[in-house]
Amino acid sequence: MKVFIAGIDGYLGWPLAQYLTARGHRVAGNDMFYRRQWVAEIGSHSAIPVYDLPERQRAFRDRYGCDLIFRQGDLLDYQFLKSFLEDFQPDAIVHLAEMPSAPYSMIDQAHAAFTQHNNVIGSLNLLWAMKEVCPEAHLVKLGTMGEYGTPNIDIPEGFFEIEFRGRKDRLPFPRQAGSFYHWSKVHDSNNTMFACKIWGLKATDIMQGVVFGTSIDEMGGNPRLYSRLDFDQCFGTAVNRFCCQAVIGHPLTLYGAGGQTRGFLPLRDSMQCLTITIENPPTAGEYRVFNQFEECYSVEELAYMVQAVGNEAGLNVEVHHYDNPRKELDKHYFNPDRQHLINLGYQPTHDVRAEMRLMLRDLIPYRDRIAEKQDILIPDIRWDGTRRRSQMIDEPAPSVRH
Ligand code: USQ
Repeated sequence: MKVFIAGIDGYLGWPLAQYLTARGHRVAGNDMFYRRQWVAEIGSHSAIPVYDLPERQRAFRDRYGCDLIFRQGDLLDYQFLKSFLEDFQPDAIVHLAEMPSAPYSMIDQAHAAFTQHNNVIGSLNLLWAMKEVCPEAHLVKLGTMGEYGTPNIDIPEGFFEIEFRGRKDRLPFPRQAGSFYHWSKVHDSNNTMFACKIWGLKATDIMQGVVFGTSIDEMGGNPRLYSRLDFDQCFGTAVNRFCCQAVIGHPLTLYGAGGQTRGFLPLRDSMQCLTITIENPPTAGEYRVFNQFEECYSVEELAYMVQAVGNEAGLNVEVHHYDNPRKELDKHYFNPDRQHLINLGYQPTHDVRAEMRLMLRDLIPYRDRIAEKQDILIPDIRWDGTRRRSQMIDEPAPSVRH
């Protein structure tokens, strides 16, 4: 199949281009390199060095024996987008070209407005471009499990049957997002569902959990092919941050009680799921929702797993609680379904510790690069729009320290 990846230089886009090419698909993609700029703006860099795009393309050709079709440009540039799609005529479009960080979207008015404009209008442009250029293509839209929030009932995949005042219907499950970023994904979901209904487009909206991992087997252990791996407070996700903290002897930063429970999945599972989705498109006019995660864990469970794996590897890993800079429940019910992907053949990794071992192996050579930026490991972006560094809340007070 011909697959267009919007956001091909990112954490997921770059490995997906490789995973699909290794399976015989033809890949093209765009990027504006914003992710590289945002991480620099936060004062950080990727733990694993990220090569520039021409170097990535050379490494890609060496490994896979074909060219990666790339054009620099933005989904907000509608003419650019339309002409790229006209030239490539994709069978599937994977939309990974959004600003993906909850804390970044909560910094201030400008960052909240940027996030929603970039994400919502970029996605809207993509829907219009598909309608005008390739209405038969399948949109695989990256949403987030965070659209649902943490309701006190089970979470179905997008829709549920409801009875109200004696009548029944199948309706979208309520969304209760927890950041302006997560709300941007809700707005995208509504627009995508509507475009399928009125124009007959086909789309799969992926409610993906928190991804972790440094590499996939297809990269053959070649660091030029590795993905970026962020560990700052905005673009570093929980397990990725914990592994980077572990290799430099920084305490793992559990926010609040650590009972926040989410669906998590290794990078390799994310690639497997996206590929299964692409290879099994919906019918014209169908809008379907897949919940995409390997298993649900609390962040505390994951921190203690990283500690165990790190200690086995000879690291001395401590776990500490910090006052939570976010507004979220840190103890709650969480029970989402993820049956659609399993029905299509998804085989969850089920060995999170093995994945963490690989991550530590990949990260240890870059200890110094991480240590260089360790000042930015404690979060200071708060959900009320202020900045204040979180304090460790489980350290004995100085007077009782022995
Ligand atoms: N957390 C900690 N310590 C840390 C970092 C995070 O305790 O050092 C906690 C957070 O408070 C939160 C949980 O871990 O409760 C997850 O945080 P995260 O930063 O790993 O992930 P999140 O902000 O939810 O966002 C990430 C991706 C986003 C994606 C989302 C999927 O950045 O693009 O949409 O995961 S989900 O969480 O399922 O909505």
